[in-house]
Amino acid sequence: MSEETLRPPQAPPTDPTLPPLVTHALFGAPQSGKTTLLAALETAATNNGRSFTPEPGPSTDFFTKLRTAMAPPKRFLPDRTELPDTLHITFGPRRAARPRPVDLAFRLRIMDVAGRVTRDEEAGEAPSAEREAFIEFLAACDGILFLVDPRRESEREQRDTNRHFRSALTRLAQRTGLHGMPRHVALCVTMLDHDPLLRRAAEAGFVTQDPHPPHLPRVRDRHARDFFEWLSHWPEQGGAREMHEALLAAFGEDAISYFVCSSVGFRLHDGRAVAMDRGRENWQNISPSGDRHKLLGPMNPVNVLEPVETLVARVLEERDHA
Ligand SMILES: Nc1nc2c(ncn2[C@@H]2O[C@H](COP(=O)(O)OP(=O)(O)OP(=O)(O)O)[C@@H](O)[C@H]2O)c(=O)[nH]1
Ligand SMILES: [Mg+2]
Repeated sequence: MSEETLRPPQAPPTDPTLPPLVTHALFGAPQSGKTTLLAALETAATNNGRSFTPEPGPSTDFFTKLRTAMAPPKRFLPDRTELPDTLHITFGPRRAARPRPVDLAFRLRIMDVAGRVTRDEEAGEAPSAEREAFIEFLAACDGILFLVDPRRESEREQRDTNRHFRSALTRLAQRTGLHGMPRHVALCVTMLDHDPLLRRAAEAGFVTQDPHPPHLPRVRDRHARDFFEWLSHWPEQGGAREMHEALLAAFGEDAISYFVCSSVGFRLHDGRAVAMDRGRENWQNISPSGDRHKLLGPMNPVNVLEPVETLVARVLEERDHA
């Protein structure tokens, strides 16, 4: 882990000419899609009319590397967290006729560590320095994006989402003690495009296709909490349910916003997602390639920028009232 990672987030700078700085952390079990979500952020920003400018140096190198890996002909998705763990990005204002506070420019400092870092220790095992550094970062950050991958809970041998949260949450509560836990949390169900999940969600009436091109399928934010409740009551999703209860107890109901996301999104034909009643080969945007995944076309992220923006808006509103 780099030295940069070990430094706690700095207080927001007072220079009024710079957009406000907000610090987020990504928190999720191994392979829950954290690094791919970062990889999709640039496309998500530009699709929403925002410029996306990583800071020169390691942050620019990181995104350049991802972009190169995902470009034709190889089109590989990232398969592991690559350094640096902490990225600095400036998002330009959303081009909108009457910008709302959430549309304004902001600077984001975001940390992504591999999911194995947060796993519960075995009895008697000393806490790892990496995990302690991450807890330190969480304790001082403005917002946390928790990623839940329903695929992980569906596979019996991997059903361990909860193991990657519980003792890290306890450590965070011990660490924040007097100051209190971070007050802005996004609970993001990832992999909406995963065929069995999308099918079941559509059958239950949670999925709509955008009325405007490219007609991407999505679960609307106002239904995302109900979606999560519904999902976490599937018999095999007990870990998600326990995790939800733990998050509610740790952060409180008011702190949590819910999202259903897909970083790779859906394959387009003539600039449109096909109707969902067509076969999955028509809309699935990735295919397995050895032990990795290949993109079949450009990413079309669904709900990737929105959780980041929502947390930013909440943080800035809170600062305004401080
Ligand atoms: N179907 C689908 N697969 C995805 C999506 N995002 C990521 N994946 C796949 O999920 C796997 C894990 O993605 P990563 O982004 O590396 O997950 P991570 O949470 O960073 O993993 P660690 O760094 O090991 O903790 C990869 O095989 C990706 O190709 C998505 O939106 N849809
Ligand atoms: Mg990763």
